[in-house]
Amino acid sequence: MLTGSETQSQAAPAAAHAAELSVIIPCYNERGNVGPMVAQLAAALGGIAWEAIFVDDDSPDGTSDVARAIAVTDPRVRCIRRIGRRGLSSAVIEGILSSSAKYFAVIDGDRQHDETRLPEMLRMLREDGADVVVASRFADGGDAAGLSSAWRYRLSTVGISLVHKLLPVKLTDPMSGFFAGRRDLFEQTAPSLTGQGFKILLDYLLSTKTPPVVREIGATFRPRVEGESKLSILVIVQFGALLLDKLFHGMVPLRFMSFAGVGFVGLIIHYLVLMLSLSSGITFGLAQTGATLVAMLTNFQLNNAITYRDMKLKGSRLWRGLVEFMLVCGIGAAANIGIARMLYYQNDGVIWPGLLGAAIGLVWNYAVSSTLVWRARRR
Ligand SMILES: Nc1nc2c(ncn2[C@@H]2O[C@H](COP(=O)(O)OP(=O)(O)O)[C@@H](O)[C@H]2O)c(=O)[nH]1
Ligand SMILES: [Mg+2]
Repeated sequence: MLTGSETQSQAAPAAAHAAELSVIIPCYNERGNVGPMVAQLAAALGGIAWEAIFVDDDSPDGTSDVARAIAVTDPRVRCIRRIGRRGLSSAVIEGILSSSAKYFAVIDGDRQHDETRLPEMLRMLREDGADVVVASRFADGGDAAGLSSAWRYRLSTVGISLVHKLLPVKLTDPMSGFFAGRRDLFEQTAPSLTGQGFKILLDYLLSTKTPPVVREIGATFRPRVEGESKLSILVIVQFGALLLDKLFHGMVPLRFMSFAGVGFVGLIIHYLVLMLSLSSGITFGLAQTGATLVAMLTNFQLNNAITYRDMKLKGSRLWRGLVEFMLVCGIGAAANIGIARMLYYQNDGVIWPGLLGAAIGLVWNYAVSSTLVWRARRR
């Protein structure tokens, strides 16, 4: 318990630095952008009490070092360095949850978003009763020129039309990565967020208990001048997964869906390799062993790249993980066959024992892989 005088003496210096706006900046390999970003924010946010929180996923280029070096002399700047994890959405969530200002803004760390729109976004939160303000590339005054190619533009528009079927509010740019909001509302919603993938705004808007008051503001999307885009084909997979998760109200874990999807791909690969080997005259036993090994290897790689992307195994841990994965799946396969055989001899059908055996194998593989092979921290 603090006494009255203790609380007072602690409150005074804190109030002197209290920020009204926390600017959350997710970054990965953005070393060259950090300094200019701080300078641009300082220029744009004159007269506003702000702070900048860089959330870096332990970038190999040393983004954190640069941010921390600036923080040494500029108390408005902070840096969160996350180790063993990747993900734009989860980085943003942690950044916002680490702040205590009344309002937050999320802006890319590559200077593609127009930070000069921030004062107006803050004003709309303060004075217009908005809960969320979205900087839109497609609203009046907006521009998507910085989308690097035609397929990126296409992807964005197809994604938006899909999203409109789910969203409680109509927005021209629900996929925007540049938005601002009230921290208290975000804090309330945080436990329901999926936290996977690139689309944190969408995740947020699909997770609030009651539809928030959302306003849009036009903003230009500049081309990148420094660093590289991290967008890959995986982003589309993650986008689909986010929508599925929200459709099922989070009841089926996303990882499980992904693991099962990879398992299905493995089955197809197994079948193809088996057929190919048999047609080239290899004995069944050898063909089956080869097909099993190939399927396990591809499943392991796919799971490492997609299902457990945020805790990807690399280097020596990759090899150790592979051996563990093969052992786990070996036991899963034995359980699968054992149960299916037992049921097969008790009943007449083939389909149900087969499916049940496979389902039990899948759940076993998933549960044990998640706890043994891919753990958040493996040191
Ligand atoms: N912390 C963190 N930031 C990320 C990650 N992936 C992308 N970012 C940052 O998120 C912002 C948007 O990413 P970017 O690759 O520019 O996406 P694009 O503009 O759609 O091509 C940039 O500031 C990236 O550095 C990640 O896994 N973790
Ligand atoms: Mg970018």
